[in-house]
Amino acid sequence: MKKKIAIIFGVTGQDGFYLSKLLLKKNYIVHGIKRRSSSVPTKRIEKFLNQKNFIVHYGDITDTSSIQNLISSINPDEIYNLAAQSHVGVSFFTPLFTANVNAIGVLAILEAIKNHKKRIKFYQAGTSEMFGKTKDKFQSEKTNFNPQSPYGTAKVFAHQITQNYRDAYNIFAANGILFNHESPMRGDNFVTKKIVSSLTKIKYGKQKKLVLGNLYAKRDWGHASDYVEAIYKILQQKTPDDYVIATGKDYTIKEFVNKTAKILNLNINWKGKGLKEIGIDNKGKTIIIVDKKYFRPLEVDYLKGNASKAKKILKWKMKNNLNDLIKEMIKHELNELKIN
Ligand code: NAP
Ligand code: F7E
Repeated sequence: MKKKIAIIFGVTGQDGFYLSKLLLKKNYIVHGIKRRSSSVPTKRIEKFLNQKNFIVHYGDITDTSSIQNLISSINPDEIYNLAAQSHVGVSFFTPLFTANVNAIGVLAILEAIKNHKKRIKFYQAGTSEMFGKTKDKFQSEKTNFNPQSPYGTAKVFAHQITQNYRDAYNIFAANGILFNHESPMRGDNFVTKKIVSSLTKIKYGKQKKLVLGNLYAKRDWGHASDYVEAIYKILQQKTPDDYVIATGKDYTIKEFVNKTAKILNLNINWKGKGLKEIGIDNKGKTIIIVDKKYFRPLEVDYLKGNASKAKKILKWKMKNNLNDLIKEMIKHELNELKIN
């Protein structure tokens, strides 16, 4: 049987790693698109680079000509757009750049798909940040969008333009609305990775303090390997549609800290309030402090998803719970620190 061909924009990121792994296992030919960078951007996908079904090209989704050339020369069956400036906090410092990549870049891909000779299936990486400030206890495909950042706002444009091209031009274009998903491959400046990495180093005397922002925001955290299974399934349906992917459980940042500390056998006593809140270890040493530099101009206070549509239609199932995820992330940090 002829092998399917996929393009992954954003192949060098966390989800790019897990999706590449999944598609290669399913015998796809995977074309990953990387940006030019002053340092080596392919650290996460290093182990795929010598496989004959894995081909990496230079490109950038803000460069229309590069997208058009790639799509017309590769002639893929499926395109997964994972490319984004994905940090919500950073989007307040780089709002125009974020909008260019996360919104206009998506439109450029859709235009190239519209003009391509063959029907291509398209996945757009949407996010729970599009719900933003919401009154719904659980957010589903029916929940209104009310984004609270340049990141979330740009992603709403991407979501709606994807629906628009689906309806106007009969393109197989589908949106995932994914809640936070984490893994050992997570970028260093996202809160779960920062907490796991810092507390592991603190436990083994290699770091003194963990500095955090808002401890009371609530997030619904899943495992990236489970979420790319859903991404894949979304493109294998007969008709394109939009799906929420989430665990349905939420925890505060402080609860995530406590869970990680418990697995590491670190005792933390909390004292104080607001910017003066601190975490103290058994010996009375302050190991966690709060700094306002990590607070955002606007915060999304809570997110908790209802993935019943994905469970029913995609038959999507999660394999990992939050404790499994934290344990795997700690194991990875210990390997990095060469501690066994
Ligand atoms: P990530 O680790 O930050 O990866 C983002 C990828 O996009 C990287 O490969 C990055 O390349 C690439 N990229 C950025 N700008 C680009 C451009 N102009 N042209 C081409 N590539 C570009 O993010 P992730 O966690 O894997 O998330 C994947 C996607 O899902 C993102 O769109 C994100 O917004 C969305 N999402 C993520 C979550 C989550 O919790 N992880 C939840 C919902 C939605 P470099 O390596 O060169 O930076
Ligand atoms: O923040 C709080 C912060 O940056 C989570 C992206 O993948 O998921 C991610 O966006 C929460 C926020 O992820 C620190 O204020 C406290 O309330 O890990 P985060 P995020 O903003 O939820 C969504 C679904 C995406 O789509 C995004 O691409 O943690 N927080 N202290 C902190 N956050 C960070 N980064 N660093 C801190 O020190």
